[in-house]
Amino acid sequence: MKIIGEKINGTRKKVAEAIADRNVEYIQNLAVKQVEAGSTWLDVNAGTHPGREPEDLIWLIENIQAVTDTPLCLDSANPEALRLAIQKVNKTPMINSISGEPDRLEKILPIVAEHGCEVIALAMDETKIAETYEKRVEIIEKVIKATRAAGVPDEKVYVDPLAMTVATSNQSGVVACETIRALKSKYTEAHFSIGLSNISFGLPARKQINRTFLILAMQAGLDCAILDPLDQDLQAAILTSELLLGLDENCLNYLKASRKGLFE
Ligand code: THG
Repeated sequence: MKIIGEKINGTRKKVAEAIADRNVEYIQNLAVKQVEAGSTWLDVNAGTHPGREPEDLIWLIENIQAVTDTPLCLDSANPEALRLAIQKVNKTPMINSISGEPDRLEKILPIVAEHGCEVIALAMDETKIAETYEKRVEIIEKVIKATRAAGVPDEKVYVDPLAMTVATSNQSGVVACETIRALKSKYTEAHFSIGLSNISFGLPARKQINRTFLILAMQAGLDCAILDPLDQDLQAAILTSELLLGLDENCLNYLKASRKGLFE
């Protein structure tokens, strides 16, 4: 399971404040902690101020890179911000994200192809988010046609089936898992990723929902997620799921984590 650390996200109140106040220490601490907790990428989202986004994103990138060389996952729908930000990264970043929206395919996919990035592909298009897995599968088929045509190999594509909150649609967990299952057998080289914490928006005891959903999605074939790597119970659930799904050879990772006291 690959982890994309979720915490440097300007839609979170404290991060928005840190960006506005140019609080370098707060951001660097989030970066270092998430790397120490095993993140393969750090998601970097500068929030929702369109005018300020490029500048804020670059400020984040430069300060994060001063304390870690873990690659970044640039989380923006703004092609201009991505184009400027990519000039500043030390390592090839993951791009979050493209989708079936023609505008994103036209403007963001070329950046991905040019720089050889990994890319998250959202199972949505310009119409409202599909409620059936069949429709989400159709959208991803179209997106993968486009990534292939652009020369992006399937192993660099991280399909995001969309984990919408179950608070407003009780089928959304099931739809996400069915989308993964259907696409996994067809695109064997592609990866599958979700924004885990979305699933629990608006409900109490969110960590419990996030943790249980991750286990279900891993059974469906999820191999990556944007999540809170500092949540130890979640890390324990990942290791235990990998053990039980036959993904942990000789139980090595499980035993190592046990010796470190993760399950106490
Ligand atoms: N797919 C893709 N990218 C994404 C999302 C996605 N980027 C943004 C978002 N969704 C994923 N990131 C977050 C980050 C934080 C939270 C939710 C989604 C969040 N955090 C709570 C907080 O800050 O207090 C804590 C959550 C918890 O209790 O676990 O809500 O879907 N490609």
